[in-house]
Amino acid sequence: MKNISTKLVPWSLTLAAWGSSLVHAAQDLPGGPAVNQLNLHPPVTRIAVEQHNLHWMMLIICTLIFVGVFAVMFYSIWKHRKSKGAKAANFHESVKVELAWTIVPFIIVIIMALPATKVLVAQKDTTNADLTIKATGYQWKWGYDYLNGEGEGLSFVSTLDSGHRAMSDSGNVSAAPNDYLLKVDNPLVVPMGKKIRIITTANDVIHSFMVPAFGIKQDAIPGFVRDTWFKAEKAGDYYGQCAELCGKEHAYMPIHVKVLSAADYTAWVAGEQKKLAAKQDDPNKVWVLADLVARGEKVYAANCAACHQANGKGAGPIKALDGSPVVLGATADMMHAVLEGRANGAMPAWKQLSDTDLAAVVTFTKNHWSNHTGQLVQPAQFVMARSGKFPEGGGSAAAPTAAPDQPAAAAMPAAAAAQ
Ligand code: HEC
Ligand SMILES: [Cu+2]
Repeated sequence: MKNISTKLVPWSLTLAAWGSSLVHAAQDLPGGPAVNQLNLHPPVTRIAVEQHNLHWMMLIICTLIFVGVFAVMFYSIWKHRKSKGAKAANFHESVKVELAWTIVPFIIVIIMALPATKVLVAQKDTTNADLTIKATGYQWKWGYDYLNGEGEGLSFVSTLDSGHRAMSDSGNVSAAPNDYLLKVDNPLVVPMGKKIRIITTANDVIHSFMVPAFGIKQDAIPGFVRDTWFKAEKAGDYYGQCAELCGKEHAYMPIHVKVLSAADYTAWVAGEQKKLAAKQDDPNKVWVLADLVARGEKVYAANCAACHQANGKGAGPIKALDGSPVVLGATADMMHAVLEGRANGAMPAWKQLSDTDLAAVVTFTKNHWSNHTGQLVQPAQFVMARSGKFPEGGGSAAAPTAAPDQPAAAAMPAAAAAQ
């Protein structure tokens, strides 16, 4: 059945040559769509091969039945036409005929259902995976988390190339590359010949994770977890798309899977882990004031400015940081404020920020606007503070000023120890 698909290739090539002479010279994208593609994508997994075979088997059976039934029908209409004096035969309640037209279709259905069921069951068998990756659909990108196996702990987001997006907006696609709207910043990288289990879920609306060359397509549903698997037998780049209409940018959340040899994959994982480690700050690093302030400015803009305003003046119940006694006071005061929050969470606690970010934002607020304390808080001091050891002086910031509405302050040492 495989050679039928290969025989169609010359046909599609002829069509492709004809089609591309009309528009610009877009070419086939290996692992992705082909110009004037008629057949399914060339399969690179066992399952996809089986799907091809099923597809052709069903198509051939249906064609044979179609031709057979219509041939008999048209022949009979023509042969036994009225002008020839044909008399209709009467075989009402013929047991033989009724048995035949029950049993024959039943056998055909069984012949079709048996191999289809086999493939379906194999498709659903996600056990014994070498690698488990969670694919999360977002409006409109994919997030990949390597949960299990080689590369465990890696996690990144894969977004459409911004150049392609701009090209789409401009409407001028005359220079569109072959991977137009399929190129992403961070492709999903997997090893060849390993069973990869993909767990799908979504963050907002229903998406669907589809890679035709692997023969996989699985809905990604918010609040639910579904899974599928593949074992790619050839290294290369394979492309797919979100296959569930998920909003106005649905066409802009492609899937790019890079299949590497086992050795290349190991090298890729090592490289990614190095990058990850480089991104993580060493909390024991000793910073100079200017660097910490520069970093803190970004942390402030990202986390604090929404409430306290870029000018540090706050608004209404949100107290100003510019000139605030807490900010100008002993370092411990402000460290308490950001680690524990204030006013029962009206000022949220910021313990999810890293020690370096906390040190930076505190140092920034203490040395910006009209605040010129010259005070500098090192990340290491936040490491200590999380285990309850605050710098000398100032004591608990919240307790003396806002004791009645600050029950959290009393529980402070316990809360800090729980870090
Ligand atoms: C959701 C809004 C919100 C965000 C975001 C926020 N704060 Fe606050 N912050 C408040 C409110 C409200 C208060 C006043 C609490 C009170 O009444 O004691 C406050 C008070 C403070 C105080 C004490 C000021 C004083 O004079 O009493 C400091 C210091 C502070 N915030 C720092 C920060 C830092 C640093 C960030 C960013 C990491 C931040 N805040 C983010 C709402 C916010
Ligand atoms: Cu989608």
